Amino acid sequence: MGISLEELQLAARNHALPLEALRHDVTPLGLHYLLIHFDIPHVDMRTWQLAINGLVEQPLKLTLDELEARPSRTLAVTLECAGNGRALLEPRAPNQPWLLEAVGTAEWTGTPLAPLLAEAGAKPEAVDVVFTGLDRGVQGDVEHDYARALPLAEAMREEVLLAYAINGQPLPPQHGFPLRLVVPGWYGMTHVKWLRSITVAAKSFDGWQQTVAYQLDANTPVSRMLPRSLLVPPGIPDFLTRERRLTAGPCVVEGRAWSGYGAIERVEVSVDGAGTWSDATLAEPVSEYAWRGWSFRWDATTGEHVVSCRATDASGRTQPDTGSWNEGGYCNNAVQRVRVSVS
Ligand SMILES: Nc1nc2c(c(=O)[nH]1)N[C@H]1C(S)=C(S)[C@@H](COP(=O)(O)O)O[C@H]1N2
Ligand SMILES: [Mo]
Repeated sequence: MGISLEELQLAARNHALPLEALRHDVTPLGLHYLLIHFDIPHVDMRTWQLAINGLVEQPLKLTLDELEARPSRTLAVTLECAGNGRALLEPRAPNQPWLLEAVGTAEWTGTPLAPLLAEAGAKPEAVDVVFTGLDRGVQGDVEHDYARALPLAEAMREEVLLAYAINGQPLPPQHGFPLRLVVPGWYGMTHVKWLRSITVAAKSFDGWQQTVAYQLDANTPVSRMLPRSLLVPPGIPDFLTRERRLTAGPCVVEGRAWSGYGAIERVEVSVDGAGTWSDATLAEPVSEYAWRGWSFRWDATTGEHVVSCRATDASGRTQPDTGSWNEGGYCNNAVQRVRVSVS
């Protein structure tokens, strides 16, 4: 199945992580993947405020200065798009055609959300907390502001941040300036950028990005990241095909692994493309909410190889050989396969 010019248009706007950048614990700014559904809003900081409203005792309006004056926390968080792996599924609906690299790890600085919700006084009958961005567009023939919700208990988790900085810099426009939500462990669509309001609601949110998009089936919304590992392709690439050329002899295959369901406990590597797996050596995780490095010593022998890696997390979830199909092309965490020609 080919890629249409419309998909190419999306792919050119929304870039992925070059796999060699997996070598960095924290992804340098500009190499982190991007996903922007509509247009990047142009924000007038003379008038921008964050509104906290809905089912609260005391609605709040906060300027960026006021948010920055609150207690701050910096967390290294791995973010992955729920559509990562989509282009490897067939058939698929036209959408951002990610291969495997829609991931990055950043150090996000912001103020924790829970104390702000407590200050506003979210009422006990609250069900969802709705996060709305400044961006508006049409998807599935429905015009809407980009908005996503979290159940109140998830929104109150201590690691949920309203972030105004990335890797020690103010948020750049493409990552959500002036303020974005960061929800460690959840797929990217949850981390609403260009935040303008947070609304506490008495019933489940039924916005388009919540109930039409990001569903595996009628009863299964996409939420936390399934385990995945990726490797830095060894050797040097062919320009067009990206296939690898490697000199025979000992080399180190390295990569990263992450999961939103618990710590990564095991990474295995296969160099025969035939399902013979050996354990890789794990490094310390970059943080509780970020990927974990791993490495594997390979004595590369002359010939054609397929190099793969497979992660297992503390919940016992592991990566499948082939992804399971769903209409939106979400959560395809099938193992990566890299062709390497050794001579
Ligand atoms: N307001 C808004 N927030 C958004 C999006 C968007 O289009 N608009 N895209 C979401 C999706 S699908 C992903 S994967 C992440 C990507 O974040 P990044 O571009 O900073 O990597 O942002 C999420 N937040
Ligand atoms: Mo995404």
